[in-house]
Amino acid sequence: MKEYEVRCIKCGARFAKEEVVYTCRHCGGLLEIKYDYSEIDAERVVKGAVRGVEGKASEGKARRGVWRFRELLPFAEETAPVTINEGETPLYRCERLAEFVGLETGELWVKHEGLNPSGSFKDRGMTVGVTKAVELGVRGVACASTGNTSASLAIFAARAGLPCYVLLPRGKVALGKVAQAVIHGARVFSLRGNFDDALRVVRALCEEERLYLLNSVNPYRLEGQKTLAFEVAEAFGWQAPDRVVLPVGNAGNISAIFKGFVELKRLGITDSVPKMTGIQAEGAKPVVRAFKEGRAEIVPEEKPETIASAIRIGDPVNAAKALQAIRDSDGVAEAVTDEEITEAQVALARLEGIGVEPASAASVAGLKKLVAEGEGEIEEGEIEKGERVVCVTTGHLLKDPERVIKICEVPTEVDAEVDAVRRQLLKGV
Ligand code: AN7
Repeated sequence: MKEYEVRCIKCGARFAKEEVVYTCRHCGGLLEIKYDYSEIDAERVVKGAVRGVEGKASEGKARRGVWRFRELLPFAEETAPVTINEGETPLYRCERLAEFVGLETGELWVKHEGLNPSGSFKDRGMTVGVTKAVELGVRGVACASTGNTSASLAIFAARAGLPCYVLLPRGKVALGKVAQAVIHGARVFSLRGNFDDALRVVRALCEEERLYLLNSVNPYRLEGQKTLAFEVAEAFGWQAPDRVVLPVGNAGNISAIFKGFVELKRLGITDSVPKMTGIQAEGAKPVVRAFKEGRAEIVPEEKPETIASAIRIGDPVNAAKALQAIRDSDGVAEAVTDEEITEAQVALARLEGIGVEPASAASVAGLKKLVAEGEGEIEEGEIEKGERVVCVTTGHLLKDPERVIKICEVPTEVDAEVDAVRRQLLKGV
């Protein structure tokens, strides 16, 4: 069995790996999985990343996607993962988008997490989280969600044959995500409240009813999500980029990706960590506020509001980890308006052929804003134009088709005649 500890980031208390625990029983702090890094063979991490070196998929030992990085995951070598072939998403070089955001060197890359099987990055976390759920022998899994977490969990629960319970804020979740949760068999509740209310309720329910909580407060989720860092570093010949930009909601992903980069550096595989750059919407920006005011903790926002429904979160549970990641990496947090998000969403779609949901476009919108702020003399935290930058687009366009129809020109209705179509076609050409 691989040695690791579940440790409180605040007071250092340790918990056994057989224990079901999400936050520290002593001080309420967030938990983290800690390995004995002196025991981990860096050579094996790099070699293991080469697909298929050990075992076959049929034996449950597949080394693909997230599971290529078993050396840095909290499982024994023989553990059979609950998997839907998550991870190994494309990393696109985006020169036209670089021009759009004002990065003169063109060193802009987009890691499209929307191309995970369920359409979002959540699959990386769920494959690890649900594999742990099976190992623990829990009687069911549960989450609160702005949509993507529930869609992903419903799929993995179906694969594992586990009952799944989902709490969604009523009327606030994009249709594609609700469709996924219901068809994959989750019991879905539409809560009269917002996401933060849903998380509060499901956390209490999980404690009392012995259901396994799979929101990103669960440290095993973050172990899966950190593998994005490994894939990015690998793509650059085991070098970290200068900066990683991503949307921040519950603040799990930015914390996870930072942990991934820190582990690579600690093992001597890379020699730097990227500046972690978190982007929130103007109407839901507790992390940005805390960052700019130099506070270690956030002040929750009562009524978060943005068209980017995935990140409409006022009380992010992982804020403490995220703020530390941003500060320790010399990164920055910034907020963007709904208009800037929409502009970036269209730019990604039309300049690069990358279809994303609004929350994901926040990364590109934020980068553009930071580059503009850096015009002239570059100040601390602002983007230097020579940097190699990776934007993470977290969710797929088809998650939220209703909004696309609202922001784009609607299809032109025509008679089924060649001339009729031609007349329309040539209009304005
Ligand atoms: C597309 O599904 O919180 O900062 O309940 O769906 O790790 O929370 C979704 C979050 C970014 C923010 N982009 O990530 C949920 C949920 C997309 C998302 C985020 C989410 P975190």
